[in-house]
Amino acid sequence: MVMPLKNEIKDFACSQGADLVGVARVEIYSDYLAEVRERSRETAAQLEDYMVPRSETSFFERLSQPRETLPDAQAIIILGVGAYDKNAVYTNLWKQLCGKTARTYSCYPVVRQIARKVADFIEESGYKAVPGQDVPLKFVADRIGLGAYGKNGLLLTEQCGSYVGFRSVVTDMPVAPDRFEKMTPPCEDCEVCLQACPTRALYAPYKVNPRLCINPLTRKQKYIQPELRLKMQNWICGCDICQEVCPVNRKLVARDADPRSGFDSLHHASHKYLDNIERNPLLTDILGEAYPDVIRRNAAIALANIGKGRAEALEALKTSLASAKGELRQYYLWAISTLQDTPNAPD
Ligand code: B12
Ligand code: SF4
Ligand code: SF4
Repeated sequence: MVMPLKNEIKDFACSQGADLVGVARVEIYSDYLAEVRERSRETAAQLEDYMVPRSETSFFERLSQPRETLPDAQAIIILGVGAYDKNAVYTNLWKQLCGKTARTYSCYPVVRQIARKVADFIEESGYKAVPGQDVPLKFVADRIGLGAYGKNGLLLTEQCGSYVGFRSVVTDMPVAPDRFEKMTPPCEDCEVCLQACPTRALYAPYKVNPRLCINPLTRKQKYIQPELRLKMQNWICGCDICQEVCPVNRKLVARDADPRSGFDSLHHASHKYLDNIERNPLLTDILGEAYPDVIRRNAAIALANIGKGRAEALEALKTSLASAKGELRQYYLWAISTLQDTPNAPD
């Protein structure tokens, strides 16, 4: 076996479009697992609240032990792609009755592909390599200094702020770990993200309650309480509020539309719900049957939140009501009554 040098792997990853690359040693992350358990105790969150598939009953245990993914694993390569491009600079979305989608979704297909290619590159030399997100990505990246935790619970990086999608490649190739000089934790006395989180999902510095976070709320079928709906603003898939307010991200310069394969800055390519939907669509356009129920529900909630006094918002909801069946209909009725300021329709 001829082992490629660490720098060859890194150069290859960058040539494929990675903005961040770091190598960590494989360990058992018991501190991390203890933190997950404490978080779940404090918030009463179940696995499904973290958006973990029902079949994955040992999800966090698996993440904490990379050798469950690859028994002889020696190293973890962390790859990151920045997600702040010109189409991610939002202006006048409320005025135009547009919905908002999380910035990072645009880069997930890109970083996923890069991880696949890096794994293939390693396997060409006879070692095993498993691409995916089967490790606690932020925790591992923080350990090697690729970034530092912010109080918003996300990893902040010098190069891309927090707008970065990560992926890992777990390999049995013995690649030496990195130890980067960590950026100075920027938070100190700042708690802007905690104050800005509309649902109080950031219930303490560094801690997110997944039962209240708008990101999973917008992505699951699960019933959303009316009082939470009123706090979701115009987010129809994901939520970036705790990142938008962060001074670290305010310094970012938006990059040009990115030519790398799979990257489509106007759409969130290959996202489960957003495929073929424009990044920040007109809410009145996505209430119809052509769109997934989850997106239609979120569009109705968003219209209720930003469409007050706008005849076209109420009109669009009324027009599409006939095509909304079952639970979805209840959300439309609720949105209509909210805009009309009448008592809520029954839930
Ligand atoms: C479960 C999960 C969620 C859950 C829980 C979120 C959370 N913060 O834990 C939900 C569904 C709510 C979620 C939401 C989002 N997620 Co998410 N999520 C994950 C996933 C699958 C695991 C994260 C995890 O392990 N959570 C468990 C907690 C316990 O771990 P932790 O947050 O690392 O906890 C550490 C800190 O709290 C720290 N800590 C505790 N106290 C203190 C004190 C100090 C001083 C310090 C320094 C640290 C510290 O120690 C803990 C670990 O020991 C990862 C993918 C992966 N495989 O890693 C993506 C991931 C973390 N998500 C990501 C993203 C982008 C998001 C969203 C922004 C999506 C969106 N735009 O809507 C939101 C942001 C919400 C937020 N503010 O965190 C990115 C993060 C990129 C980044 N820059 O960090 C990841 C890495 C996915 C990816 N492939 O890139 N997510
Ligand atoms: S908003 Fe302030 S407290 Fe929150 S992550 Fe950014 S710097 Fe830290
Ligand atoms: S993503 Fe939105 S709801 Fe979730 S913690 Fe951040 S601000 Fe709060």
